[in-house]
Amino acid sequence: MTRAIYPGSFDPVTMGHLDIIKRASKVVDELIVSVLNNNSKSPLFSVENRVKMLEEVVKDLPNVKVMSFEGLLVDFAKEVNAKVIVRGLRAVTDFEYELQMAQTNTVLNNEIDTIFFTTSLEYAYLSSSTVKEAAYYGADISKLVPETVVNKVYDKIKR
Ligand code: COD
Repeated sequence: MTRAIYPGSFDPVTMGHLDIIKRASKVVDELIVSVLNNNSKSPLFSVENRVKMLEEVVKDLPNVKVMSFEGLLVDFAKEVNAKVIVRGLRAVTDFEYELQMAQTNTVLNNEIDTIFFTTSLEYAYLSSSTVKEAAYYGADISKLVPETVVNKVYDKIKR
């Protein structure tokens, strides 16, 4: 059985993330969306809220579950017995960071491999940061994040 983890900040989950989750869930037996609990990054949403938002959007995908983790990704992978890390690649700018992270993770634990999904063209421009900035200036973000997430972003930003 292939158990994979899809780690990230997901602050908040976007349509780009969801697209990778759906596509990855078709090629692995079990996918654990893994939300980094890292206070030093001062995220907009708490880790509990990010996990809840993700749980809502993956509720119809039976082989996908959501967990949070702290510390090193490779340690979490070991803890949940996952040998594969899933990541998304949008543009050349992602490549350098992703390559460095994948290689570091393999050096830290040589049983772990990273597989990359290229972004779908319609979401190539999309990131959690652009969503937050667009919402901050009052733009319509309904095409950028899942329906259940839209108002949560506006509410959080208003505060
Ligand atoms: N289309 C396709 N893919 C996308 C899109 C999109 N529109 N948007 C985002 N993605 C991909 C990203 O490229 C990434 O692969 C993934 O989705 C998650 O993205 P983010 O931005 O939510 O998450 P990141 O990149 O901030 O996550 C970083 C980690 C939390 C994975 C990383 O910091 C980590 O592993 N931290 C723990 C400490 C550790 O082990 N560090 C590494 C070794 S030192």
